[in-house]
Amino acid sequence: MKTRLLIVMLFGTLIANAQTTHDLNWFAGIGSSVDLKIDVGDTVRWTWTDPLNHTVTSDVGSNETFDSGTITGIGQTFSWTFVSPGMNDYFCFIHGAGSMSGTITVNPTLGIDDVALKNFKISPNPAQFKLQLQIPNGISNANVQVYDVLGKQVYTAKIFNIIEDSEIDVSNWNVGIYLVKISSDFGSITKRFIKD
Ligand SMILES: [Cu+2]
Repeated sequence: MKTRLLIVMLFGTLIANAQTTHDLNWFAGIGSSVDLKIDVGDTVRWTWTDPLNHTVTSDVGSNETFDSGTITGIGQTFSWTFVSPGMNDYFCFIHGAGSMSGTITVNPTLGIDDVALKNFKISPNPAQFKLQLQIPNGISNANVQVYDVLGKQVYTAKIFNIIEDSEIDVSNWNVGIYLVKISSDFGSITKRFIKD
């Protein structure tokens, strides 16, 4: 079997955030077309701009399932990072779809090697000490980035030459949800990861 080589170079944690965060205002009467088109891995942040109770709740049939619960107060926010392509209808459970609703359309960013990208796997999940990355053949010059739920990048590595399974030491990371993004010249794919 051909010797496979993986060279990982760490850039530290201060590199600019490659994800996009999209802002929406959220108030009673905003209407039923609070729509956005975004890319996989992007975050949508709803900001309460009136003093009433509201939720941001995915509707039946939405590709991803999310629910802010009841939040009250001008300036309060709810954020959700979308990790798979598809349509996400949502509404305010308190005021109803006629007063407050929309659709977040998540475009696939996968390109000609999307099959390879889709074979990107992480394990175990949840992980306590080491997170294994299974980086598929056919991807070169890939970047691996990990973000916390607030969209802050906590890890990045550039992979020049593929492939062998790699691992990230997560033993000192805070418990919680993270997003692991691998990107190449052809697209990107994001996986959700839970640190135990
Ligand atoms: Cu509402």
